[in-house]
Amino acid sequence: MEDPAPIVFYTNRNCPWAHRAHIALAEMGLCYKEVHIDYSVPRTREYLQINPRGQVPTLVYGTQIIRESAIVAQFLADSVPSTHLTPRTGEPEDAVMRAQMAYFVETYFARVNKYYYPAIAAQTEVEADALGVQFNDAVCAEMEPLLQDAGPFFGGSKQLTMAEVRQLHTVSVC
Ligand SMILES: N[C@@H](CCC(=O)N[C@@H](CS)C(=O)NCC(=O)O)C(=O)O
Repeated sequence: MEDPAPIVFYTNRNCPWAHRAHIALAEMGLCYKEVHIDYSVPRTREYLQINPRGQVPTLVYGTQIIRESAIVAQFLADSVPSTHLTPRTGEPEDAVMRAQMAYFVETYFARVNKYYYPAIAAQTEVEADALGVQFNDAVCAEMEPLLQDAGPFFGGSKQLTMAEVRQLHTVSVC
């Protein structure tokens, strides 16, 4: 079997989006070189060539550059055969699981996340508390029904799934 391509991972451990890729790399036990990017200062010309948006995370896989956290996480899952992170296999049950996970993530960003950043940016405790209540209510109304069979992980999986990989970034900064 061919050696896997060397992986260089440009990241910042404070970035919740980058956590998606960190979690996928850890779940899959992949070896990689980590390069810290300080996004509090202007990005270097070299980094902007790797990622013209200047954002983290970015994954360099051999000679290929993969950008955007969700795409990086899915790419990693798809790049290794038989991972538990539900790669595209062509099997109908995997396709259904992927669709359900995608809907779960979409629901969070469409219905819940809108309360999250305003709560962080709230100027008063009263405002923050009110947004916190709205956030919790939205979780109960929108997310809980999609987690009926979660135990311990999405869809009854015994291991972390891509649903958690793509959601944990928010939990991790709560
Ligand atoms: N949609 C991007 C968002 C990544 C993102 O916003 N990263 C932030 C750090 S958490 C960043 O690099 N900010 C620096 C900048 O935008 O200049 C992804 O999911 O990868």
